[in-house]
Amino acid sequence: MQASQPISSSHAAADAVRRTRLKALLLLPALAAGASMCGGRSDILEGAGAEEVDVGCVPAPEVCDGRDNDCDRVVDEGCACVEGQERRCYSGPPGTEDVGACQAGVQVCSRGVWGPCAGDRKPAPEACDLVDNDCNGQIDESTCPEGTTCAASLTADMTSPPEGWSFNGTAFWDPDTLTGVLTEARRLQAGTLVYRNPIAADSFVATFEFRLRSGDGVGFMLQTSGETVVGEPGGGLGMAGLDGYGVEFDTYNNFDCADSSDNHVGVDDLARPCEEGVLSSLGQAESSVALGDGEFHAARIEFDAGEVSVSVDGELQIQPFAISGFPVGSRFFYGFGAATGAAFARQEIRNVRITFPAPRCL
Ligand SMILES: [Ca+2]
Ligand SMILES: [Ca+2]
Ligand SMILES: [Ca+2]
Ligand SMILES: [Ca+2]
Repeated sequence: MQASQPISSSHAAADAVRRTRLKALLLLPALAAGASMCGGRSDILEGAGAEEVDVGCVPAPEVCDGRDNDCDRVVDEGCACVEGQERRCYSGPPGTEDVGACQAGVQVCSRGVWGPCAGDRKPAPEACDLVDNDCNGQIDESTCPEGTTCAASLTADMTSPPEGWSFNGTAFWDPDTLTGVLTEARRLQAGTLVYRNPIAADSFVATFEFRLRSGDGVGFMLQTSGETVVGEPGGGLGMAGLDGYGVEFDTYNNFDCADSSDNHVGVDDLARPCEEGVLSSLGQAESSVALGDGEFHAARIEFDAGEVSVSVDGELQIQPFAISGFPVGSRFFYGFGAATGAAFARQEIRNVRITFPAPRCL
């Protein structure tokens, strides 16, 4: 009874063909008795002292192909991996995996060797995009020139002196009211608040709150005249005469330059004021909100490729208005202006936020 005795491993290795024939012979009675066969393999023959075997398996040298070539019921023994097996992989420098944008990929075993690592993300040059591209744990470091910051928005909430903003003329930061004061309630004041770096004007949303009374009003502006400039007082709102464009919240009727109300919103060409430096509006509308009632109001200016719309307290005041000839994408200084004339009031802003569609060097 040869088959009931252990076959030495050396035998097995040396005589696979003979061994398989013996096993096949042993199986014949079991097949006759109705033992199930599935996929060419028999179930284990209980109590017969027989081994599991492959029926019809023609032994050949084992190769890494996902099959049991040598008929010992072990697939791809001696191979680095099993066909179809998957594992995490990462080929970036040590310590960068799962840091920032860097992440592992997957590699699949094929013919006994691991395939290429697919989908892993290795360190890339750092860019201004709110992502840690080089996977050193720091986001957007050293991506912008000295004196600029990589960010998607400019802010000046006025809870502290706003960094990067210049107060000019009569303007100052007030630690008591936590506001940016553009004018005090005195005659012929003119003040501006301007961010220090010029920024491309392609698309943005500017929001801020203002508190005014009658005379003369406040404006948001994009101008190329500089960081420390102040325009004309009175109806010039501290912006007239500068090179650029503005949105005015006008609380004093100058009765010229189509200025026919003491409560209107307008879009201005700052460089082309009319007589006595009063701002001339390209388009304007009577405000549905009382701009100069001494309460804070929330302004929202949406700018897209030279088209501007203006809301106050969520109410649309200026429908999308195209500024003819606006140099889309040119760099402008972003800021605010306000002024007084014969009529005067303290005029303040706070919670300034100018948001761009993507981060940039601000
Ligand atoms: Ca194989
Ligand atoms: Ca980084
Ligand atoms: Ca980055
Ligand atoms: Ca006016």
